Amino acid sequence: MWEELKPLLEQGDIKALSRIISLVENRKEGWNEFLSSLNLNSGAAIIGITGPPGAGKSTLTDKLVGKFAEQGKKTAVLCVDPSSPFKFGAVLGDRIRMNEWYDHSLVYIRSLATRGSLGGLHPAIMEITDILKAAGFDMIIIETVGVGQSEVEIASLADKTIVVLVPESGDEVQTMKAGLMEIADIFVVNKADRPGADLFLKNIKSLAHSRSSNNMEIPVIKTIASRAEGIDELIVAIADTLSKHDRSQKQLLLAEKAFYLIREQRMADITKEKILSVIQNEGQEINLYKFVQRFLTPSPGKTP
Ligand SMILES: Nc1nc2c(ncn2[C@@H]2O[C@H](COP(=O)(O)OP(=O)(O)O)[C@@H](O)[C@H]2O)c(=O)[nH]1
Ligand SMILES: [Mg+2]
Repeated sequence: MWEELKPLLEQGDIKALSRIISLVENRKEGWNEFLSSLNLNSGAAIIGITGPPGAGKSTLTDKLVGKFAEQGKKTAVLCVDPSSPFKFGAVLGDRIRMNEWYDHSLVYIRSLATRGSLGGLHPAIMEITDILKAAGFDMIIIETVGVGQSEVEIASLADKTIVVLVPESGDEVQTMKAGLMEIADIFVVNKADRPGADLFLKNIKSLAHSRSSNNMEIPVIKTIASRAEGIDELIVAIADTLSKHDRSQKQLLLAEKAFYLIREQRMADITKEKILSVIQNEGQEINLYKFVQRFLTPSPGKTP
């Protein structure tokens, strides 16, 4: 099965792509070997887009997809939104346009339900991103709501992260989780048509400047996503920040991703329920430290 799917994936076959994603999501036997066999050095860029609910992330994504497609770039969108798994088409016009992309050979869109931890990303999102790379996508956009853990996770997954804010979030920004502010490679101030936009923009600019280093100024882009204003500037900023993505940043990201995978696989056969049932079966006094040792010994032939 995997052997038949691989060449189809590499040819960009959308059906094979969707099938593979589902198989890997469900940890179908052989998934790990399959991923190991893929060429993942395609040079695809992973762009995270995060920010408060309703900030215009999907609208912005829709416009970016349009521009990238115009440039002939194969673009995939992964939408992780716990509040509403598919927010594309919050506006009717956008819905129509997003639907056009569905059939567009250059564009692939998939919405992922969050499972597990609240606000966390989809557990297989890293693997899905790599499958998209193998399928030859040039741009991979991941939209997540910036609440809870997800913004921290997106920063360790995406090459570059865009944080979308709106003038309405003025007061929030003061108290906003440091997380959201710290991960931005680009700030977008969307809904620039709203009252207070200029003052808000000024505040974000000074905040971005205070976070910038002398050789890396964090850009702040003003947009009205619903009218496609500021999108060209954003495209330029994205290209610019990607071009500055250096070797050491790539290594940091890789280490981060490896850490997640190693932790997942080392912990694969351990759950709290399982530990509890072992404790219940023992039915006597247990020395915690001695007990834990049993779970730390790698099972033979599994871990190096
Ligand atoms: N006034 C105004 N509304 C916008 C703008 N961008 C998006 N919206 C609207 O804001 C709402 C939320 O947008 P959406 O893209 O779904 O936000 P998301 O939750 O961040 O993905 C929708 O009704 C959009 O049409 C903008 O620049 N100005
Ligand atoms: Mg959305």
